[in-house]
Amino acid sequence: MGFSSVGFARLEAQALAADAQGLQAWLAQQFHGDMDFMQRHAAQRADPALLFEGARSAIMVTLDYRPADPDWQAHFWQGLQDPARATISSYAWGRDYHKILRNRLQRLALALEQRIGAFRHRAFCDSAPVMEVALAQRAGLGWRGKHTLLLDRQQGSMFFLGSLYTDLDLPEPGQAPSSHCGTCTQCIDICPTQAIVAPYRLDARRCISYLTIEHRGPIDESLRAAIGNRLYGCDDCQAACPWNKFARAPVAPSLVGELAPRAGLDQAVLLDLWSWDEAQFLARTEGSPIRRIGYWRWRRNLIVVTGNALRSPSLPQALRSALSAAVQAIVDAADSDEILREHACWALAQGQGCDAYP
Ligand code: B12
Ligand code: SF4
Ligand code: SF4
Repeated sequence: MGFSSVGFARLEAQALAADAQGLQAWLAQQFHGDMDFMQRHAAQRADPALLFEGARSAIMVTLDYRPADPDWQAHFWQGLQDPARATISSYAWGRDYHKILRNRLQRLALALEQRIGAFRHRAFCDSAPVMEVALAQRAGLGWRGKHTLLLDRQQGSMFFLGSLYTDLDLPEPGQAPSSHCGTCTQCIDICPTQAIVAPYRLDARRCISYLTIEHRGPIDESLRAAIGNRLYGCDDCQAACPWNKFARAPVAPSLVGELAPRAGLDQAVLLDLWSWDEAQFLARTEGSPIRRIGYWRWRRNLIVVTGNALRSPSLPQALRSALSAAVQAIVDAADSDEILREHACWALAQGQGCDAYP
């Protein structure tokens, strides 16, 4: 099916009790921001039987998505320095991974049924109330890095997780892999917004991935500059992690095609993206996870990235004029949304020194 690793985890509330406590502590600190779904479905995360009656074991899988470019880390850091670019997290360059994982997990379930007979199952990837990292850790697929993601010595962390809940009794490995983070703190140190407030503690409200993908309102002004040219998602804590030297690109030919960059998203040019109207946004992000954020958030992010480009002294003059004009059009349009207009005023002020912004 193109998965990179597989393991089994028992689906017992008791086995997940420590993680459920961690989740409650995280929610109590309001680290989830406006991701209400994290609060609403916390009970189902903690007790798999509330999501899937008769749950016994999960088949946990990983699927690699590192870019094919062998020098991807160097090119990643270079891309972040270029104000003419807009960077998009590499997991989102190709087809929506939710669909890829769920389809393949369903096919896996059917293949298993042909061998062992019918069993009850349900496939999940990301969008259901499942504690995927905790379950994958129990299944022996890696340890939790200080950036909170699952990490493995042969695979780094640039893989998706998927789970197949079943009513089967499958053997869980006795001991989860031990941590190999040691005294390293590179993910914490590199984070542009200091979102990793302590090892294994992520304040999502500061995380650029949250701000550009999940967050629905205005982006806090104090965090805008640190977003740099990150238009959608953020890969910094993973790119900085030494174990991601071993991250792997997908090898199954069908996956290579499905995850291959679409619509030039791996090399996006900021000015080009300004020419996308809503219909073009929808057409070019069809089948991509980016589509879910909708055109409003896409524009909000584009304005923030443009403001940061305008602050850069290395931005060529012709490009500066063209980008300023694009943002000015949002300020001038009679029917502009108030939040977008405020972001646009902020962006213009970045080119003129911040005093110009009220
Ligand atoms: C919500 C969510 C987010 C949020 C919050 C992330 C987070 N760390 O919680 C945001 C939008 C920020 C996000 C970002 C990203 N995500 Co995300 N996300 C999820 C989701 C849906 C739930 C994660 C979750 O349960 N968070 C709740 C908190 C409590 O969990 P936690 O941080 O892991 O914390 C645990 C402990 O550290 C401890 N703890 C944490 N805080 C505290 C505080 C106290 C006081 C205590 C005592 C304990 C404690 O308790 C928790 C339970 O053990 C999962 C999919 C899923 N269904 O599981 C994907 C998932 C984790 N994300 C994924 C990815 C790829 C990303 C990004 C890399 C995407 C990107 N490039 O932009 C970034 C990485 C940012 C980062 N460093 O985490 C992958 C990770 C794959 C892997 N290798 O592990 C997942 C598994 C999706 C998937 N199916 O592949 N994500
Ligand atoms: S994804 Fe980016 S902003 Fe979020 S924790 Fe990692 S480095 Fe920080
Ligand atoms: S950067 Fe260092 S501390 Fe962070 S997850 Fe990787 S090994 Fe662990």
